[in-house]
Amino acid sequence: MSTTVFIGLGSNLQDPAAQLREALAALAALPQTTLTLVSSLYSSDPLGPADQPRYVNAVAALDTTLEPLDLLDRLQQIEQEQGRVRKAERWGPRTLDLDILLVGDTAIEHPRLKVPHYHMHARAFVLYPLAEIAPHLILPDGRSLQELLASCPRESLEVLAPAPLVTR
Ligand code: A4P
Ligand code: MG
Repeated sequence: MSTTVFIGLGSNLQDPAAQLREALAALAALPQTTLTLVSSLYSSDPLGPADQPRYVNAVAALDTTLEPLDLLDRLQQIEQEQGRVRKAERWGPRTLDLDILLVGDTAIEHPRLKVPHYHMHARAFVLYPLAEIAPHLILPDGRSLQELLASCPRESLEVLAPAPLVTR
């Protein structure tokens, strides 16, 4: 049976909007997976070190029968293919970051994978795009997305471009 998985995409280097479009095409091409929904592209000020460019973010929904750790491996492979260099600096600039936000209504506690993604509850650049494609979502802990949005100001977040059309 397939599971709905939400992926957070982010980039702030080397034409971020193009990085996100390329990543969405890679997600659409994953085996055992259908890319079902994509939010608009959003831009926002960097969270963390301020001496880095603004980010472009989006959220996508997949229906997949891949196991979560298998999916994580494949997402990290896509990050590598798009030139991601992992640096020691926390929250530093990157060409592509793919985070698994939610996997159905389950919580996962694994050394390599924590779901829901640990910071998603308070990040405008995750919650607003997510609400665009899944406004009625309830998190595994019972909190509604609308409830989280109510305590998360938009701040610098703005829509940059409409949802890209992605075809297999
Ligand atoms: N990992 C555990 N759980 C997950 C999960 N649910 N999804 C592990 C993906 N990975 C997960 O990831 C480090 C390890 O987390 C992985 O090896 C995986 O096993 P990473 O991508 O190498 O680390 P990171 O992304 O540099 O760290 P972190 O803390 O995830 O960074 P964030 O929180 O993603 O922050 N500002 C704006 N406006 N927009 C942004 O997108 N992003 C960041 C990066 C900073 N500021 C930003 C943005
Ligand atoms: Mg990450």
